[in-house]
Amino acid sequence: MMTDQGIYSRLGRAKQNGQKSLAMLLDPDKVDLSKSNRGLEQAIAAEVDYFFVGGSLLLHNSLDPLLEYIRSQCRIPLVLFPGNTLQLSQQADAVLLLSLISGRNPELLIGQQVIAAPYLKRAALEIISTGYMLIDGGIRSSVQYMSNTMPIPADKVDIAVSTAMAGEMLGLKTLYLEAGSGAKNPVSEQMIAGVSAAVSVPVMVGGGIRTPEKAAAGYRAGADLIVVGNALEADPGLVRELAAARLSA
Ligand code: 1GP
Repeated sequence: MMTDQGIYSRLGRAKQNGQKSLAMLLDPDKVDLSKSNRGLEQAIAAEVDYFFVGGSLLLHNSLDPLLEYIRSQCRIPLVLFPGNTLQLSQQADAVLLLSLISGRNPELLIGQQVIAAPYLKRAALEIISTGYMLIDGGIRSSVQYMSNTMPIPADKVDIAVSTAMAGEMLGLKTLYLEAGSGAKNPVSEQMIAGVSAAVSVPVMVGGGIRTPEKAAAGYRAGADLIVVGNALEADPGLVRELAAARLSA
């Protein structure tokens, strides 16, 4: 479902107005709901724009309880960022329907989406088709292993730009440049700049962003939305500075 109130519209409006967005990525397995959660509290107080929820692999049945809990605490949109089709839930507002366009694994280009489509058709979830691009972040990432695909080399801006252009031409509504959770090297500013200059859809960037300076550099290079996970798990207080970097970019 896409309306003027929808998340995709909001992303588009923000892009038009040059407003930058921040998403906190939550791995449901890593959020302990049995005690008060400083990370979530601080993210809510700092007014992150979105909570992205998902992981490469979930070992516990932790997705719905987390979504319900956040929903009870705030009105910040909940966006599924599913590692696989088992990570879908109607408790969220939207889902990034990822197609791993940097890879050549048909299962992740279209196979999983076929499996998910009947569920998504019935679900009251906004569906945001997303060209997901894995970029080499200097470590063998979970996405690389789980997807059995090769990342785009970090210095091959031309390949990333062409991949992004193809994704947009195929009708994908957003692009996500992913260096992999815990990446040693985030996606370079040159690559972000090249991709964002070549497409008009919103560009999301994540993986290995640990400082407000890195986030600010990503925004300046053209990222519309920056996703941070690990660094906020390690230091929840960082969210205030990341939120400030978003506003000053
Ligand atoms: C991973 O892009 C996200 O899918 C966020 O990565 O956990 O390294 O911030 P980090």
